[in-house]
Amino acid sequence: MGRKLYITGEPHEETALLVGAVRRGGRAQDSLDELAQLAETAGAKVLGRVTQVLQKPHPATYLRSGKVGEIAEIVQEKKISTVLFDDDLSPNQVRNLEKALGCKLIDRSQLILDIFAKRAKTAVAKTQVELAQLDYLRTRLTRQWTHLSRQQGGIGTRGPGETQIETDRRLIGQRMATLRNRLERIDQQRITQRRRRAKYRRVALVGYTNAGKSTLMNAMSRSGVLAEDRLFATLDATTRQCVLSSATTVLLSDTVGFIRKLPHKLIESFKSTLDEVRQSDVLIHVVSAAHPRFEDQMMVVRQTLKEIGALEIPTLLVFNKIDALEEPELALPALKRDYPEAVPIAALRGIGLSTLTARLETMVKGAQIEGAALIPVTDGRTMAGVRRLGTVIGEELVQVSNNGQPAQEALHVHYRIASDRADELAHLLAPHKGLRQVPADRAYPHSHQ
Ligand SMILES: Nc1nc2c(ncn2[C@@H]2O[C@H](COP(=O)(O)OP(=O)(O)OP(=O)(O)O)[C@@H](O)[C@H]2O)c(=O)[nH]1
Ligand SMILES: [Mg+2]
Repeated sequence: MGRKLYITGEPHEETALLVGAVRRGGRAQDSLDELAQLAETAGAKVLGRVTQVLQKPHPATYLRSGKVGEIAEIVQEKKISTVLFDDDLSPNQVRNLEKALGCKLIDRSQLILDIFAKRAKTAVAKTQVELAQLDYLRTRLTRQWTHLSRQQGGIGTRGPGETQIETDRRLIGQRMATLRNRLERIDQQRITQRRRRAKYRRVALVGYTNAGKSTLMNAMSRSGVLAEDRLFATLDATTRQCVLSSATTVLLSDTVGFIRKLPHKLIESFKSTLDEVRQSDVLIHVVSAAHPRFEDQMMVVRQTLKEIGALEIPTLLVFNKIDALEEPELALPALKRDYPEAVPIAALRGIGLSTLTARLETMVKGAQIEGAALIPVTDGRTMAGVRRLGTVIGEELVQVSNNGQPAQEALHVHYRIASDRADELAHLLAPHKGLRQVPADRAYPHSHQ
């Protein structure tokens, strides 16, 4: 069913016209530049651009009617097959505009979803994208989507007295539940995997799409991750070991890139991929310093990190592509002045990587990690040791047992500790490793009598 929901067709079949509205004082061209890149990534050929300054969108057609007429003429003249809209439209606006323009109309969210759908290779990415597409579709169900129930058709697919739309909605809901279950199972597997790798600190590469995350991943870990000059080359998280020095090895993850107005549904569905980011000890924020709007892109990345609850993670700012700066003699000093903490690099040419590695090692060592341990109440020395090495953030009195020994009282301690002291702590806690918490109802076998 996923395939049938693809919105654009095969590469180079489509001719596109880009349309954007600008608030007064806004910069339509920048936004449309990115839309053009998205269009090309989706396989469409861009034949023109139209913008209109708008204070407020028109409820029926988004743009004013004069502009709609103008666009209709261009569509005819240039044989445009698809009008790509830079903003998100209501189902009603889509219907009215398609009627007025006589061609297919796709908004920005739909276009991004379509690119994700085409680029998804692994089962996880495919499942995540299909979920986001269905969610998008469900909120935009109108009569035009009646094909869904016909396709699945037959006895039993239609409930008593349901309209076509209700049936579609129900079928979509069922499919979404299946996909959610599948993702939950995958999440469980990933949690187990992560536990197995727990002895290494985790570092994730984040950044705007096309900033050079995968290129940096390859340079740092000598792995063959796909890096390409197109948007959303990476959709799935890849994790590799990366040796920073003889003393420090980390796990480095490459993840999906962010973009302005990334559909919220997509962020939600990509939860398992983005978990990789959330669960990291340190983030490397890769910025393409050669992009004319790199500061806007940095804001988008910070906003997205906030949305997924990863803004608090210590982050190393990296300015990539310094080999491609337009006026390096001006731009480099300006970057250093405005962002003294950032590391300038050119991942593609291996410039600046040793500084980056050294800075990362310092951060990883200083990074705080959280953990929990069981310590018998009688062992005050170990408890004092935990307090000396780190910070206790919570403790609870529980019953524990060691291999069938009688239950005893212990503290279940949650602590925070600098990661370079974690080994020392592990050593201190080693004698109590065999302790297991006893469920409260079994700790006092006589309490029911
Ligand atoms: N000039 C220059 N180009 C670079 C550099 N690093 C990466 N690139 C190019 O930038 C483009 C995007 O690189 P990727 O590594 O695929 O970017 P990404 O951040 O992984 O992108 P997505 O996976 O799409 O989010 C590729 O064409 C790279 O060759 C650099 O240091 N200098
Ligand atoms: Mg990538």
